[in-house]
Amino acid sequence: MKYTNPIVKGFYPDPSVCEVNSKYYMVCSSFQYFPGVPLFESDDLVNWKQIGHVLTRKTQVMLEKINSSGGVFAPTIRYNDGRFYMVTTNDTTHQNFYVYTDDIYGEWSDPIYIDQGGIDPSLLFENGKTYFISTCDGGIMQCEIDIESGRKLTESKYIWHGSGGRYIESPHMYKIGEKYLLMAAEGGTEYGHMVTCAMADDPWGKFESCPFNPVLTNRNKAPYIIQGIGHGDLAQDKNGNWFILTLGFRQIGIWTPFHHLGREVFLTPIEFDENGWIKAGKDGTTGFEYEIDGDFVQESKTSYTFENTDWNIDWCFMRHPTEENYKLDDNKAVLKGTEITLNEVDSPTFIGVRQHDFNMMLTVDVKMLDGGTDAVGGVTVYMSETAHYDIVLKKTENGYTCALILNVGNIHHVQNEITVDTNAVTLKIQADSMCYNFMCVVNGKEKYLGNAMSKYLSSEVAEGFTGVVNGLFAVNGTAEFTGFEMKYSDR
Ligand code: 6LW
Repeated sequence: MKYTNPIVKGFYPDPSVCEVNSKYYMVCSSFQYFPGVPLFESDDLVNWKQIGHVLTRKTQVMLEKINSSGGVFAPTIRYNDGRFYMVTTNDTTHQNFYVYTDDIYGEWSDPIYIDQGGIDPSLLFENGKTYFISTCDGGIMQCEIDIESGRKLTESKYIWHGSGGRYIESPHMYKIGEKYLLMAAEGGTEYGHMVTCAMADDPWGKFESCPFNPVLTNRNKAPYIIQGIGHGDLAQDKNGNWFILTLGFRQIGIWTPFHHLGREVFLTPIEFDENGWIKAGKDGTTGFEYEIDGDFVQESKTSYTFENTDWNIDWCFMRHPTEENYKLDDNKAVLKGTEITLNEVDSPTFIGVRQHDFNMMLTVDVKMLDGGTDAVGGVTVYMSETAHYDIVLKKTENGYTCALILNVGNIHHVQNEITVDTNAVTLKIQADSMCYNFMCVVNGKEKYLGNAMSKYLSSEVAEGFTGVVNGLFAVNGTAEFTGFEMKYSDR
């Protein structure tokens, strides 16, 4: 059957996958958002259904006032002896830790910390031993740990320094046949990103680099939309075919190297050559479309509403939420805003859902229930506290206004503000790859508020590792949201 990339769209970076009893499980990074580490399940490696999150309790992860793109970095998921493990870094506290569960649909344990630094931790269970691997200061470092306690059983030692690219990251080791295959990312998570590998007879090495590294990269593929392919994990489908799941991103146009939807999940078929080295895709790159074995149909969801999404699965808070400020029902969200705004490195009253595609129409009815003269309820196209476009219903001294506020870097600009004679309006955002258009509907009449370029929210401009999350929010008053729909037209 045929499938198209990305297989999971929107801000779901750093995928890691494991297989258990013919099901596949995948985790992704979540940074400052809570709950942390989205968790997905699949039967075929192409269709992924989010089944929850790994870090669901505040005590599992410190997110207090952490920067955007701080917090939870690149997780790895592994399974051993009846137990799932998810290992990750809190980059803000510089701690590597793992949690575990025996029930993938249930709660995960409290964190167990490991006394080895670096980022992108990974585990290898082999011969009754557990190897803990991370990247530190330009190399891949390893120690053996006691998986019950996290205690180190050996010194940490460098096992490979990569093929010479900058930012060696994302190490994963596999025992394939008699050999240990060590895979990594190099080049940084931007346009130079690539997958490289090395092989050894023993988990401690000596690792010999693949003679034709990188084994996968889109860095020279131009003009081309899919860029940044790297940070991969291997999986084998039910027919015995091998694949690599990587992150990658879609730039907004062929000649416009900006991306704002975040790093997404791509699936690329691979083969092993006679020496055990990876041959990825058709030519060492990741393409849009592949024909593979298997009896599946690639599904795509075109409409996200309050009714067909789950607050605990599809939506996320910014850092740790104050629960009493959220009343989330099947068809309604009532958000009680505090004085904390979206410009702060804090937890404003906000609940968001990732933007999955470029061409989108978002509609929501908002009603101000209470609040002082500066109370607002609205929708934000949010990349970070210094990069977000907000469309709001605002309470003023004399009544209400609808406003479009653009926040880019240090610029906080009210693009347009119109007086409205009601406390209930519909807010609309229409997007394509280049531009967001903002509208409000007042007493049945649509008014155009303005537009803004998507590239100012992109990682290239705004920096950071996240992607756009569309959030409902309230500040200094209470707003009720109904009739939410986020509809995609290019699926
Ligand atoms: C992650 C690193 C990377 O830790 O980006 O793609 C960092 N590469 O491996 C954050 O996602």
